[in-house]
Amino acid sequence: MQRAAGFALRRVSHLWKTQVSARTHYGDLFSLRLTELFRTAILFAFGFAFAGDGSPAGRQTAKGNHLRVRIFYHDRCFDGASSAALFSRFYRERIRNDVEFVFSGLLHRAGALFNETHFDGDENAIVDFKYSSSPKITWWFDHHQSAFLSPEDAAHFEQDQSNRKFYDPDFKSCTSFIAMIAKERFGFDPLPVADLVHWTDIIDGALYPDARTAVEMKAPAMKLTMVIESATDHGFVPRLIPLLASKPLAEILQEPFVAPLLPPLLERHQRSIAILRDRTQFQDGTIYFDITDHDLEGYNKFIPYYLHPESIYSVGLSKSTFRVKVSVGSNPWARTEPRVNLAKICERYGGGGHARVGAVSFDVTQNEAARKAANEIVEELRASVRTPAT
Ligand SMILES: [Mn+2]
Repeated sequence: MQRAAGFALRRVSHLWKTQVSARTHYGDLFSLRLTELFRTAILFAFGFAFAGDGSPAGRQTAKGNHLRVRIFYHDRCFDGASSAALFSRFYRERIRNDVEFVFSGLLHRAGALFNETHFDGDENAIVDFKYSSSPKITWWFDHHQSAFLSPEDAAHFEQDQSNRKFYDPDFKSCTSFIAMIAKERFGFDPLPVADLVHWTDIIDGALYPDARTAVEMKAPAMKLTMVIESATDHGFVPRLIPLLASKPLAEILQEPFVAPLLPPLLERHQRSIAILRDRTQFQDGTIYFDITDHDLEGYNKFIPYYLHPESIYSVGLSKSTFRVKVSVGSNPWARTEPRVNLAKICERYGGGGHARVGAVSFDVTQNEAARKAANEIVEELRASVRTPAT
């Protein structure tokens, strides 16, 4: 089963790479023709589908003929919120203008990830989150290595002909992936959102020069990340999303509904550094810590590497109201290149992520199961450091 999933994944990413590399290999002229062709075909398809009363599903909303587009995004994540922002801007500029967007956050949790009754838009998009084979999902963008819940989902994606579902695990952020597809295939101008794209790549790809920069959090994008990751009010991120694609990040921080959140969070950040300094156990290149007795989910994930610069991996156990989370990461500044694929380890426990960072979510009542998984993963990583595979 695991092997089948891995195989399907490789095929999917291979297929996608073939399409992308056609652009790079055949030069600009070919690329322009390809793009134009795609755009014409897609705009034609949309024009056709939306002709008449202007609502493809034949539904009228409160705003008359306005189309309702529900966008599901990876919640408590800067890249997730930015992906929703960029997708909505692209949609409005290149697909259809008279739309009403509704933003819904999705979180990894134990059990079913999707409630299909929530797919109630005239169009439903998922960005920076797992694939759903529901026919109600009309757009999908993701860059996580663990993007498919099952081999069946991967096969479903492979057969998709809509040209509205896109996957590439090589992209640093889903936001930069959406920007590229929107530009190349739909003629979107990414210039006004260039700063957002730049920062999502840095933040999601952990492209900081060192752990100190990652922990000091000076840049507005990093402060916004902290606010998004620790937001408890469900209305907060949906309110923030439209600003992300339309205002400079430093100005968003000044917004009256954002500014007051910062000082207590920065204070909590300093406190979390002290707690982690106390709790981290470092051995065989691997850090382990358990902070389930503190309300610290959303702590800056680079603190462990800041405290132990010589580390390669970290495994942390944290708790929120609805889940116990095992976070598995690798030190972006490690002197020895991490060799273990962390997404694969997390998939074995029902989680997922990227090769360099992953997580497993357990139900909040499953404390012991989570601790057992964390300990096993720590042992596996420490063993891999003691005896590197040749
Ligand atoms: Mn992402």
